Amino acid sequence: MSNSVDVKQETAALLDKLGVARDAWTGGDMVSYSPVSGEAIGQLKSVSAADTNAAIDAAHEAFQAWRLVPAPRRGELVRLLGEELRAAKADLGRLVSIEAGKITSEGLGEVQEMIDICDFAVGLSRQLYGLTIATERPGHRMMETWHPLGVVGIISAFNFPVAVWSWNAALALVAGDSIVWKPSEKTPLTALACQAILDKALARFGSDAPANLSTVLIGDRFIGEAMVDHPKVALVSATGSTRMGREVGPRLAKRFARAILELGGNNAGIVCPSADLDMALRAIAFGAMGTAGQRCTTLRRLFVHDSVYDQLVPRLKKAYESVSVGNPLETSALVGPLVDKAAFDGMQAALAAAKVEGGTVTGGARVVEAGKDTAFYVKPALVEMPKQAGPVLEETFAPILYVMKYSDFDAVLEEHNAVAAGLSSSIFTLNVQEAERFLAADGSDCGIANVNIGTSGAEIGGAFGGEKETGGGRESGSDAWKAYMRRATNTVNYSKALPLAQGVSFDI
Ligand code: UN1
Repeated sequence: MSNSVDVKQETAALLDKLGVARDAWTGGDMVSYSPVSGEAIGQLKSVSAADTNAAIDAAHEAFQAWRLVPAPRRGELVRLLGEELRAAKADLGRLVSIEAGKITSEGLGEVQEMIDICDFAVGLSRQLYGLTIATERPGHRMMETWHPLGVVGIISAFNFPVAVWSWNAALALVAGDSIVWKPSEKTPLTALACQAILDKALARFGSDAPANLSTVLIGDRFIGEAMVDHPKVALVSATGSTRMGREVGPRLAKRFARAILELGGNNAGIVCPSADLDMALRAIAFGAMGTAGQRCTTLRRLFVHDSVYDQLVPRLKKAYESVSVGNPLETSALVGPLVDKAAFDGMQAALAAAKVEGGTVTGGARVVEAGKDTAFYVKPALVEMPKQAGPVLEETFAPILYVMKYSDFDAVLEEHNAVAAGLSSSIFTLNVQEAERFLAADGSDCGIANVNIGTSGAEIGGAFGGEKETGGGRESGSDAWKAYMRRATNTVNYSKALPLAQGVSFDI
């Protein structure tokens, strides 16, 4: 194709423009591939275990200085980061499309999510409030103070290669922490770009930001292991598979370090008899097919009431058959590539297993883009299942939507909650009793429960995360910042006596 994008050349131009030094991504041992074409786009140098430990020690020194900078001043750094991200939005969004395979609007949307969390964190830098608490003792005052925590280790996944870093980085920086980041091995170039953008903000900020406040460590899992085991890393925020979380969680617990775990999801939607089916159709299509099914919030299970099944599901199947799949750099297709061959193989294995359980599959076949047989594009799959069994109970990181019929609301709530993960969920209904029940204590057991919107695409203002095997961590908005700080309860005696609490007497 004469007018086709030269992915390698464009990557180089973007990295230059974003301020990433050439020697950081050429001539190294770790290869980054673009899922768009399957070709190698960077050779990065991976760090050694000794480099990693030294970087953590340096980050700890940075923390000791940064914690003394007033929080609103720390907010100024994040404000500048937001400004730099605004300026870099088109380039960084495009690089996300190249390295993670996202369609243009989702690549840009991810950078917008970074800008949003920066704005949120700037406001937060003047709102790191503690309570004043009534004491039982006369002449005393009790209060709580939030202090910076330490070095924050960030482990992120390929599917949100830049936004998840920013959720953690923006909060950690205003909280007074330093950060050390191990990006996914599949998306290291976007990580270098984020660091370069932060470096621009740091250069404008001035000398009260210490060196080594933020470090990107390129390499494989041993970096994550070093972070998890290093006594100077106070918190590890890890996004990835439940399998990864099972290793990270206990190791952190062993040394009593904090964890924010953002693991798998197996998110479901329920379509009730009163649902606005046009709206549900659009929400389901974006939730299940958007980002080629590679969000942790992707809609993977759909329960449809039998009274509306025959109105909704044939329309949904049509949407699956007609959805555009293609190169996100050259077309306006809605579905880009899977990240790699392993993702494609995993999808095919899940579809085969679904057939064994009696599933009927629409879509799911590979789409070979002209001249790009090293890339893995696929038609999203809709699978009608007689029951929730086999692969339906697992998260397969690909665009597969399992559709099931239901007739009883209590029973469907039980089925909804009968999976190991507990990230996101939604109900489509105009019936207030069903909607409120879904949100109630005996409703959805997920960290995110929505009414008449899909499972994915959360805004940064709310706390983001989920229960059960999703890991229980919360990032982003609301009071998620508290995980990045330590709380001290302070009792001050301004009286001339020493009354003891609980009426205890101890007179010497
Ligand atoms: C993820 O897939 O790891 O709610 C994060 C969403 C996005 C974040 C997804 N705001 O879909």
